[in-house]
Amino acid sequence: PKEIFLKDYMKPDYFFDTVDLQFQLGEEKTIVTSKIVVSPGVKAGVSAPLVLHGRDLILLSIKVNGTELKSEEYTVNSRNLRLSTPPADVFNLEIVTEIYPQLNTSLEGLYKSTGNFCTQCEAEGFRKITYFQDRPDIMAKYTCCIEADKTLYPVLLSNGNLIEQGDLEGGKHYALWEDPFKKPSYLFALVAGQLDCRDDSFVTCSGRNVALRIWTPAQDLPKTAHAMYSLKAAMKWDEEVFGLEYDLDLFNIVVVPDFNMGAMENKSLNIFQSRLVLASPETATDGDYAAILGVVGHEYFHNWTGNRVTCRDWFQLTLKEGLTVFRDQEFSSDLGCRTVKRIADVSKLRIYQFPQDAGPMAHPIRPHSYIKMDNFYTVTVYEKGAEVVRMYKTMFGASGFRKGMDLYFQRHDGQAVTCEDFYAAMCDANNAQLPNFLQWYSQAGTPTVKVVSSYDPSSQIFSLKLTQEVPPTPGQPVKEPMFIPVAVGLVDSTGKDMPLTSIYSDGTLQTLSSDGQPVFTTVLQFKKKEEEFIFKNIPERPVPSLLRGYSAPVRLDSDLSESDLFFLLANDSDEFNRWEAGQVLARKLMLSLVADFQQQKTLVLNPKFVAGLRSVLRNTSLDKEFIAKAITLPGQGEIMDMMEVADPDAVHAVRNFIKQELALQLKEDLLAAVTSNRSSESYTFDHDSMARRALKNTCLAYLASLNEPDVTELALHEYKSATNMTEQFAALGALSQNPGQARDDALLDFYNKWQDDYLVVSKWFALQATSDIPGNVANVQKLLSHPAFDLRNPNKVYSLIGGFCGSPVNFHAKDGSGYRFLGEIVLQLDKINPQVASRMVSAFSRWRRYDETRQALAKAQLEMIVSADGLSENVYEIASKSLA
Ligand code: DPP
Ligand code: ZN
Repeated sequence: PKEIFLKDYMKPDYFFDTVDLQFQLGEEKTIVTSKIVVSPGVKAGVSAPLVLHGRDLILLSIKVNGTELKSEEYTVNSRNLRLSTPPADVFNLEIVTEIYPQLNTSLEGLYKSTGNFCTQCEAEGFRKITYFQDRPDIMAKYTCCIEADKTLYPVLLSNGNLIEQGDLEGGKHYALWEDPFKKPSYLFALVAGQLDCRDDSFVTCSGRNVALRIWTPAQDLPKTAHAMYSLKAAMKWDEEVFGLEYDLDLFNIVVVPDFNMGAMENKSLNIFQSRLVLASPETATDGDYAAILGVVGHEYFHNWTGNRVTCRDWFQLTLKEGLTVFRDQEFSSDLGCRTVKRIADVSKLRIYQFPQDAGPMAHPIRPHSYIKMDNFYTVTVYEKGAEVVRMYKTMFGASGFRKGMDLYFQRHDGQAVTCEDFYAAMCDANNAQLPNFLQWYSQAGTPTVKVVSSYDPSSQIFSLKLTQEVPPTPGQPVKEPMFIPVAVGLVDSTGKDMPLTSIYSDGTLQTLSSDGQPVFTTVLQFKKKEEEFIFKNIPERPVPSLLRGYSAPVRLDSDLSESDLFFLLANDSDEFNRWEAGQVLARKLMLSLVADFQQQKTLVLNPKFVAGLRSVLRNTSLDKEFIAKAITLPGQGEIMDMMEVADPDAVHAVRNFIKQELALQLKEDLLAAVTSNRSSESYTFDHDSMARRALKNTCLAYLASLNEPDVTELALHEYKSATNMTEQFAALGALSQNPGQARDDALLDFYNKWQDDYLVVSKWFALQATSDIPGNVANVQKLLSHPAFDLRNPNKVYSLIGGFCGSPVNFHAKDGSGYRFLGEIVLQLDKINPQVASRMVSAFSRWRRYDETRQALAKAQLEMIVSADGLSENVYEIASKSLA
């Protein structure tokens, strides 16, 4: 397999001005005719060869300026079609290919999902439709004519505006679509099938009336209301916050059950996997509702950040994804609760991205190389990328950030650009320089920031000494210092923020509060290996609140004492840091108990920790969802991540011990929280109601860990009386923590109730897959042959197999049964869908973190996989890099 490097990027020799596509969709085969107007680039006259990408295509004919090419004028192999001497002037290229969407299980290019045709072209799927320069810097205007049987495929959709439609002979019909905006091939989309739509409209700020349509099979239409609400909210938000207006008269969303990604931002024809559109209170949880809001927003926001301004090459993916994730995070924050959303996003970063950044697949948000681009749609490119965008806003403020965005669009609308272009727009709009900031784009690894504080009462000087360390990662043994914005406040002994007047560092004094207004949080610009920041006129020893709001994606290692942390948990005005103080305490506690467990000592829970959580639980002035987050322990993965040798059994035992001990000692408070937060009215998707449900469900899970008859009875009562999926599913989760009859009965009852709803059944798979009950691999193995399971459906695979790999005790079972299970499945999946297989094989990548027995078992599976015949490049890349 060939590795592709960022440093080898070259401008294309030929550009495409217009692309006219015609699809004759059939049951046996589909014929694609592509007519392209090609203009030679700067090398005109030199007559460079024109190399087109193509995979799994049958070439029927190729013409240049109307004349069929002779066989010596081109070569074709399994990857490319090469015209050796194309004309030196603008010319017409016409290519006819034959493809077999009904056999395409990879779900990239054109394929069928439950009888309907649909496409997925990002990153490199368009080359499975026709021969093309399938790269994002080839931007062209497209038309698309679709012909198909009228009865089987009454709805025919593509990008842009519908220009013409009509009937054809033989029971067929056609539709002609025209997209007035230039776009790269990855944004092309086509849908044909039996679909109904929810119809709505939105009037933009300049008065354009936009038709909004969400397409699904008729029976699912009632479940599209929340997605439609989300779309309209996103359109309005983007106008209000960024001044960005929608640019066509039609916006379509199509729902398909079989989809590799979550959703896709094709110009005016977004395609979504069902889970991220369909919701009703009875069948979807608050988490699902929130995900729909975020992802509908995300794909809509791509219309500007991704489509109008796109990426020069795939290495720049974070240019559109990091930025668009940041935008969807802000959107969800503005519509919900900012602190709670921030906590959720930071948790996601810690649980998924930190391990990636510390493992064999570590890569910068802009990777230097790849074998398969599909493997780089990662939490690093997306979530860490969003953190990097957030740092610009932290540095420049909301209005400075907006100025930067405005300049970015002013300069680059209609272009395919790079991360440097975004950086330059941000800096130029703010007349600023951010030395060492670009390192965030090129260096992998999570930096550690160490903070040592000191206070001198006689001079009233408080100082923070910061050092940074960026760890070595594959291919990058030595790192440069990065620009790290560290937001800081100083809290006095009464719990109030002290006014900050000036900071002295690096030989310069910076006066804060120029307009006479006191400053309570300031952002330190930390850009060297080591730097000291001095605060003057500090009348007493403060407790520093560091990295407020999580102002940079780093690991913080501070010298705050246990009592400082309890103090911040109770008092910090920065709510994020209140939560964070609790998490730091919990991580320390868990690590020390893990050590006790490994030395076979009796486990004892620090009473101060119990008291701290009790006062959070009883604090009626706090947001209920914040309380739910604050009493939730760090994940097992987070703790394993901090250990020399990860020990899943010890971490699991300790986490369970703490849970049960807290449940025992806080039982009265937990019971009160459950009974006082039951739903009284019908389901609403608003923050207060969700917060109530979150707190109730978190407390119920704690109680159920006691496995006592009264709490089982309670959980059963909550399960039976629930009027929405959020509470029903949480109660089922509570009941299924402990093996036994109650668990088996509840799981069976739930399945019987919901067997006709494949999305709810996927949740049922996921719940069982992630279970920590002993010996669960056998159960998961059995579920593979359950009639509702299907290896060809990515969502089901992610639920059952992905879910299983996320369960530390069973996936990492010491007898190797979990590893063997995954090894076999990966090879089966690879034959069906390499992208999905490759996501699954990633679960092996951190095998070196475990003890020798586990290492040997996991390594054996990886070796078996890399040596398998006919392995995809996707799986090969992950498996071989994991072994390297
Ligand atoms: N569809 C994926 C996303 O929106 C890739 N662009 O993130
Ligand atoms: Zn995206």
